[in-house]
Amino acid sequence: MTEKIKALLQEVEAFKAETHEQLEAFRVKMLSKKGLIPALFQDFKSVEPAMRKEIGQQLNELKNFATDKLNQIREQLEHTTGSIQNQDIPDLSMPADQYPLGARHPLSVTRNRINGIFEKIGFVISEGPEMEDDWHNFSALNFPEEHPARDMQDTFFIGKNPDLALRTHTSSVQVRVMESQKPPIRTISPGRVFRNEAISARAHCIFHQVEGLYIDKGVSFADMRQTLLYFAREMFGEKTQIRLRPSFFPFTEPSAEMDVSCSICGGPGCPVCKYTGWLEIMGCGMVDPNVLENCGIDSKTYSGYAFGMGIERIAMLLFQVKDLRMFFENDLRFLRQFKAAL
Ligand code: 2NM
Repeated sequence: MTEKIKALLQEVEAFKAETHEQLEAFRVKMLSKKGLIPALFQDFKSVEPAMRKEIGQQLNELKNFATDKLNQIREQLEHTTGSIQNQDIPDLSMPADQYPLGARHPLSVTRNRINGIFEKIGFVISEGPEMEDDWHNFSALNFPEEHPARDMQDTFFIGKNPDLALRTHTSSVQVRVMESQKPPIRTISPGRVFRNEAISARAHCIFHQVEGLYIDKGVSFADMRQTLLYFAREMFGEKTQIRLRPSFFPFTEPSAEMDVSCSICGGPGCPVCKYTGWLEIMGCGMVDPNVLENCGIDSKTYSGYAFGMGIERIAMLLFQVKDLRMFFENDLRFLRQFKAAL
């Protein structure tokens, strides 16, 4: 009996398993009802009384040893092979980690909205260089030779070259479009422009514009007015009214300034509209025939309208920003407030 117990102890001690199947087979062989260890307990009944205490102890030790050993191997297997099944499978129903969401710059939001409103009625976006020659920035646009805007005081020239400057408006892009494309032309030109001005709450030496241009046969001032009314209502709400006041630009004749009814107070007057009920948002007019001819378009066959607005000004009205310098400071406390805007 003692020999048998010793033999089994050695076998249990030497046992190794690499799979749960091997472990289970060994458990059945040793510890199941018909296994070798329970069989020894059966034999124990015939052990003579004098040996019972000692053999009984040995048997219990064998059984405990075998049970502990099997449990120990099972635990190890669960940490290695079993881990794929039990531990490392991700919980597929778990919500994803929060992805930190950035905010678009308010000027981008405003520009995108303006672009979208005009794209919906067939305008195509055009872009051009920020450094321009005198022709595209001034001469083609009917600026007289002695116009004050050409002055060093107003324009940033590049180096000592009098024919190379930072564009003062994106009309220069539209000159390039007119030079290279045949009417009908429907285009808007968003972009950065530069003027040598003192910086204040309402002006900056770098700012952003969207200019628009529509050229075809028989385009009228009334076409312009209706398009700009559509724009104003898409931008500031369907109840918005517009008014056009006579103005002057070298590149348009006649020219006008467009006001929209104040979207803050809706008419009666408030500090934003300075109690007038109106907000000036853009300049516009019929493209001067000289400009069309300068760009190779027959002004007897074609007519067109053009308009231009400052994105900063529109964004200030849209988001009620009091100081335009906020747009250039990149203060995260300011920029983070636009997370909800698209
Ligand atoms: C404005 C006001 C009025 C304008 C004119 C042109 C072009 F290239 F066709 F001549 N583009 N944009 C224009 C007209 C711009 O901004 C206040």
